[in-house]
Amino acid sequence: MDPDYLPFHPNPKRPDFVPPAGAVDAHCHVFGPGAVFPYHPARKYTPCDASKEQLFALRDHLGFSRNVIVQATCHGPDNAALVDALEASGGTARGVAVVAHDISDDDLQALHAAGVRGVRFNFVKRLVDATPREMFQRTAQRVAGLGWHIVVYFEAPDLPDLVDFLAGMPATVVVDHMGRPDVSKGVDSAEFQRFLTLMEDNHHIWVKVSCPERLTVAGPPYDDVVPFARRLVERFPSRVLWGTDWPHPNMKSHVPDDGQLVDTIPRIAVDAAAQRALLVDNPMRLYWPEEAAR
Ligand code: 0GY
Repeated sequence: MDPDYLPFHPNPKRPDFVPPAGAVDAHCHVFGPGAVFPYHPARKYTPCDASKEQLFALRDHLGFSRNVIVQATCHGPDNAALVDALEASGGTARGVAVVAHDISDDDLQALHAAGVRGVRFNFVKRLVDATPREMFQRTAQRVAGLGWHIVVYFEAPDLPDLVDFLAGMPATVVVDHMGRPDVSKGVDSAEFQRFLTLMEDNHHIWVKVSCPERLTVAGPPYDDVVPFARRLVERFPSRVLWGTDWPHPNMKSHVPDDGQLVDTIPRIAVDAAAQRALLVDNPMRLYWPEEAAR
């Protein structure tokens, strides 16, 4: 089955930036392989296969130690490929699942035992059909009881309609990809100020300062996206995460070099303390709290 978009970079550079010991890539995916873990019949795109072995090799190549693997829409609520990767990781990967609203308690417990620590609610219309908010609220209540958090993916124009929903979530919320701002409007735009206000007003909301490759208009080395990520890291140093987004589903403009993505880190987290918080302390608190420094 051919993918609908550009395949991932076959040979990313070794980054110039050396991540601190124990660094976590807090947003990445595994896809299939489709012959073993079929893609969901109702998916909105067909990905290229991207295996756990390839993910773990990339982790080592980039100088990272751990992964947070996020269930993507092309696998729907079937988390088999995710669980397979978590179980093969020897404890170096944790997961964020997508679950059906009627998932049983036993199945939630099984996901927890495999290393899942979050659930993802997706609001991006090109990726999913809409789910009623009440269903998400019920799922949120159930997973909060397991100590999980809620990952949300939406685009900046959707934020005004989501503020109350996000503010009322019963657990930590992590926003994917900076809430997908239109970077051509600039970091001081009303749109991005609205996102900063959301974070200011709600201390349970965290953000991934990820995905310059998706947000950029200018292209690599992502000069137009760096100021957005840097602003968030400076304002909310203990509530930011970073991830590669490998294998970059749905990228049509260019093939990002993951080593070059890692090299944006010192431009957004400019000193060792900020880098350690972003790459080690924050993700450890959320995904490996039993090991995290208190
Ligand atoms: C991402 C982004 C995308 C896709 C998904 O679940 C998904 O299919 O998240 C996208 O197309 O923007 O973070 O992987």
